[in-house]
Amino acid sequence: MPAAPTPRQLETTVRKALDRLPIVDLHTHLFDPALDSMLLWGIDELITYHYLVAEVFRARPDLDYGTYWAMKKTDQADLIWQELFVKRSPVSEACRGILTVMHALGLETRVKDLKAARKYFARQTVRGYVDSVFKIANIDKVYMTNDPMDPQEGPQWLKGFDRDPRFLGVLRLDSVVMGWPDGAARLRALGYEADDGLTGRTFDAMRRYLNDWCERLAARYMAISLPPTFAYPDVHSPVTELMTKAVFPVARERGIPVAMMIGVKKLVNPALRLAGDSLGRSDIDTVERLANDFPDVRFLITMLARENAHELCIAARKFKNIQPFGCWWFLNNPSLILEITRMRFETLGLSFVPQHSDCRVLDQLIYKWQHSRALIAKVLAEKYADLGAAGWVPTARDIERDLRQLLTYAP
Ligand code: RAT
Ligand code: ZN
Repeated sequence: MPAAPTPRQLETTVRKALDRLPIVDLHTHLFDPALDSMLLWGIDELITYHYLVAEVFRARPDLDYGTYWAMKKTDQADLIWQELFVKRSPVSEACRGILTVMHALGLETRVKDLKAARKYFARQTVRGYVDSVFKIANIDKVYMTNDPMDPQEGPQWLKGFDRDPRFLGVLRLDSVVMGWPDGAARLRALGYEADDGLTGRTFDAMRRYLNDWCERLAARYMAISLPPTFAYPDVHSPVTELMTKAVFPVARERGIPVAMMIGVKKLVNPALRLAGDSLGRSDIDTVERLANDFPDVRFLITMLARENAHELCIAARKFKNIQPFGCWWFLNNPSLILEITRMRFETLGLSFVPQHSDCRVLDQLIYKWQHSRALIAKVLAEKYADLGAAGWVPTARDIERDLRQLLTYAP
């Protein structure tokens, strides 16, 4: 009998299999290239990613927010490069990500400025670059975040365009559900006669809006980000009422899941704009009650607080209609990804989606997946090594099957 592979050999085997697997990325903020300037890419977008905006103010507390926002994007990127990559070692995960991307593209990383990188990007075309990034990152498909109420995005969908089949539609609900009755006015502007109050007419209008736009986007699921205070039942909360009386029924009828990303505190520091959100611990009881009361609705759930990660695993053990996904945003750091991924394998076997990228800039696919692949492979190999100690050694086919189940999830 051949000797059981060592943990190190297992890690190499899993890593190679994972590198070969074209991944389906369950949540991004990327757009079909036909949506033109909405798809962000290139060095200046990468470096002004909101994670790095937050970090530059750590390095330069004297810097005035208004002064930063008044700068041109290229000047903002130059400033961030100087502060976080030249004057200091770029050890944070967001900084490391930039270096991973540059390195993968063959760009020098220990440079004093961004001239060479800008020259490289000036030579790319959007379509060609999308192909290169998908190839380097080995991505099969990405789910977008589509908001029909976004003044730039909505009209383009109404006009119609030739879709790139690699970019899948997702109906994002925040702009219609959060901050009610703002959503009522937005619904009316799109021709759906909603009242400001939560009347029968409002729920009807909302359901029509959801159905029409799921259709138009060919939406594979609907999604919303929710604050830690989100509670169910709560008859006084328009968010809870709209979710339970309009969103869930439509999801049920259409047979598509609802993704709830729970735990974000929006704009605790408004001066930081997109970088100004924080997090809070959420109520797992709410998730359990929803899963119990809506057994025929499939919930894709990710939670932002580390403290909720274990509770979410246990809730998913109790309710087959809960699918935990990704290490979201502030949890998307190696130390926490390792911890959460181990916990999920141990409690849920293979029945979860270990990661999504949350990319806002196309090129980020390269680093987010390179870093995540390494961590997932490490943890899965550890688990296989434990099985090996009990005489159960995975075959190459087992490994490929398991990885496919984990990372090509189709809702
Ligand atoms: O991860 C992010 O970039 C956040 O800004 C949010 O977009 C979050 O992921 C969300 O989808 O609300
Ligand atoms: Zn997101």
